[in-house]
Amino acid sequence: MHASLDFSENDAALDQAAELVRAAKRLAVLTGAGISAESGVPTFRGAGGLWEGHRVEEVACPEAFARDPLLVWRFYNLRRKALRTIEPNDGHRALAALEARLGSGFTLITQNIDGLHARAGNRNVLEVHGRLSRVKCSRCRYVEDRPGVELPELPECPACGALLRPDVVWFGELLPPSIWQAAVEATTRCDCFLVVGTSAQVYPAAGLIQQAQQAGAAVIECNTEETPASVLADVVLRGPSGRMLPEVVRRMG
Ligand code: BJW
Ligand code: ZN
Repeated sequence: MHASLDFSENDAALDQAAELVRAAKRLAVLTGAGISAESGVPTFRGAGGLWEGHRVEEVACPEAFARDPLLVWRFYNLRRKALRTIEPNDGHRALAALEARLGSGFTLITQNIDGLHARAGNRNVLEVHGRLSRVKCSRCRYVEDRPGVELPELPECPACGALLRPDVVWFGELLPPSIWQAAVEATTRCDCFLVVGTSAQVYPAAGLIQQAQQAGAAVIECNTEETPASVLADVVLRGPSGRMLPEVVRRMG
């Protein structure tokens, strides 16, 4: 059989996942970089996870920005440029189909900053690590969405002249409080928690998986590799989300 049609290794798990999702009145989904991998967006960890030899921890923190804003902006401007050519994939679209089915019982919590979930059609998206298309002032409260705009190497705040920075959450920074609170609420109230394409290493987002499980939700993981979430999961879909998630939706009938 053609590889793309062969789900034999995951056959039972796919049926179980479809049944759990179908039965859920409230479904919460946590996504990470892996769901965008098939759109050509590099992940942070594992193969190809270095940017010009830097680990993400070295360029995605306030200390790095203070020390070398040019380097940090170079990293983010390259990724901003890539936003113009990347497109949502079948994994993103499957999650949009799930929201269309479940309506207000569906919450998508994403660690990704690429905006692909909204572009695929999801509406209830909690972007807990911010959004790459937005910039904010490093001094005053100025924030602006600037999708598709090429920024200078070191962009300045139009309100106060200080350096602008990407409106994303770096290591050591708090997640946006109201968005985070909504994520915790959706996690602790859901019947089913689907974790997709995250290495489950970065907190507090990774902690949601355990919170969901402790609150009684069935946990489903979809990832190409084993992660710390795998042992918490009731069902594991071991494969690319662009193949697994559409198959779950298909089997829901
Ligand atoms: C596929 C696939 C396919 C591939 N299909 N799958 C508790 C314990 C220990 C440490 C801490 C803790 N609490 C807080 C911390 C500190 C820190 C932290 O977590 N450190 C750990 C690394 C140890 N956390 C923070 O600092 C957070 N803030 C905070 O806690 O505030 C309170 C506080 C303040 C002050 C002091 C102390 C506490 C903030 C974290 C912000 C993270 N920001 C980044 C950058 C965002 C902007 C940007 O994108 O540049 O967010 S880091 C980076 O990692 C990014 C991601 O959202 C995040 C998670 O990565 P993700 O999505 O999981 O990607 P990968 O690459 O790791 O994994 C991809 C996965 O996909 C893999 O598993 C593949 O197998 C899989 N995959 N292809 C399915 N086709
Ligand atoms: Zn300002």
